[in-house]
Amino acid sequence: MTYSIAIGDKIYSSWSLRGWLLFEKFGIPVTEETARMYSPEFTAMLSNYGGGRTVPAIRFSEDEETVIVSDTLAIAETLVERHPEKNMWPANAAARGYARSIVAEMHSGFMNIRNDCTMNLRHCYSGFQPSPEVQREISRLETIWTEARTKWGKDGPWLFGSYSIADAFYAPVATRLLTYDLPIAKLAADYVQTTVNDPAFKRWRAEGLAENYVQPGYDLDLPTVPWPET
Ligand SMILES: N[C@@H](CCC(=O)N[C@@H](CS)C(=O)NCC(=O)O)C(=O)O
Repeated sequence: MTYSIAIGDKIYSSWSLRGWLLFEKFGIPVTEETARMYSPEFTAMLSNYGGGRTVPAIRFSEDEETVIVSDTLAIAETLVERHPEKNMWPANAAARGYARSIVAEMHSGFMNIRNDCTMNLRHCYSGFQPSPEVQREISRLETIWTEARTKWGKDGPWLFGSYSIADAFYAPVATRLLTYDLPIAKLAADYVQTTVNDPAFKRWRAEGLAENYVQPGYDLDLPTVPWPET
């Protein structure tokens, strides 16, 4: 069972990070293909993944057919179906229901944070002023994370204790709380630290920095402070 995954720039592509973490954190081997987003090479790469417009997308063979799955949520469900032994959702039914709900909410929501605070793993900004809409979404994040951590997260550092699909989906937004210096309560701040100190995430970011590329239009004209090394 050999998977390939198409991803974009590691510094900027939040959905690529989610898709990649699904393989990396659950120990599912995958071959990465990457291209600079918005370049002709990016379009050429995706032509081998069904011709969609976005990353991540995956490809594998089954019954002598090529299977292509694009969209992170579809990729997650495909991996759950094919690797039941990996327990990618929480085991407890109530936790699992909540995990599915918040993954769907991340997939279709948090538009203000996503638009105003694009993922950028190169900088930590100082002086970013979140809009009232962004502040409302931060408050929603705190509610979600607090509920998951206090009800089901006692046995480990992740939202439901052990790592689940929900942690992969919330990883990029956790980085934004750090990089835009957004005001958050202790539980959320601890979860952000868990996310950015995870070895898989650190590897992703190091590989992104090594790409040494600045996507035009992604940087804000704000002072920056060093990434907190731990
Ligand atoms: N709903 C999609 C969103 C994927 C997405 O928007 N990916 C961005 C990169 S983070 C992309 O490929 N952008 C390239 C473009 O829009 O041309 C998913 O869940 O995978």
